[in-house]
Amino acid sequence: MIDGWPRFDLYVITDPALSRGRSHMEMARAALDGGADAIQIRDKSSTAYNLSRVTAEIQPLARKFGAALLVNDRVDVALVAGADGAHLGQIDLPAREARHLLPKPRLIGVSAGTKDEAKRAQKEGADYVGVGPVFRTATKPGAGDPLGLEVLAEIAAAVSIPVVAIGGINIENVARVFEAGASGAAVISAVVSAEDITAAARALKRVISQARRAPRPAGPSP
Ligand code: 3NM
Repeated sequence: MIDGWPRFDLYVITDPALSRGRSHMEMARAALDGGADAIQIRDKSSTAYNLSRVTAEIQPLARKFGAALLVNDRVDVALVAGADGAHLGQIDLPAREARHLLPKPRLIGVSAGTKDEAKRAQKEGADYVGVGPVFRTATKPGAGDPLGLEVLAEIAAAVSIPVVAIGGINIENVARVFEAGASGAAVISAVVSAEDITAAARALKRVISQARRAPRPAGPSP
């Protein structure tokens, strides 16, 4: 296994609904070229057949870049396609059961919007939690009101597994989620809706690298 793997610094989610017609492969390749550390294939309308083929095609590319490849919701697809893991929502398979199908070192991520959900995910063996929506986002209409940076910081302090912040993250605000204690930033529109996906990923990655080097403030900002 690659030293320090998995990294979640820049976690790009490929969603064809926001991609200006670009395929999962085109999105993934461009994002990896721009330095994405993890790619999640998210496609609520695709068949299992297509999703497994697309995932299997992208997996060797992700491996070449040393990036983790995850599938949204579908443990079965992740397994069949040889992906590195799956990302599960609160209504998907429980992490503990999913682990039987995806034993370590495969990755299981769980979405959490509260401290309790994050702690439960950790207890059930999740490798990381996706916490959001941190900021307002139009990408997931049912995501609820933004949690804000203070709640993000509280959740990050409550668990020892990596916290990947999600929801409305862009070049302007990405540094603040790392200051709040996140280990990664997951984005859809800021990267896959950009005209130049590689440039958008690269710009985010530059700011993330700076934020990661900066000393962390003692607590949430006033
Ligand atoms: N999950 P964008 S927010 C897929 O809060 C998703 O769990 C969220 O898209 C959550 O980067 C979200 O375009 C959408 O805001 C993220």
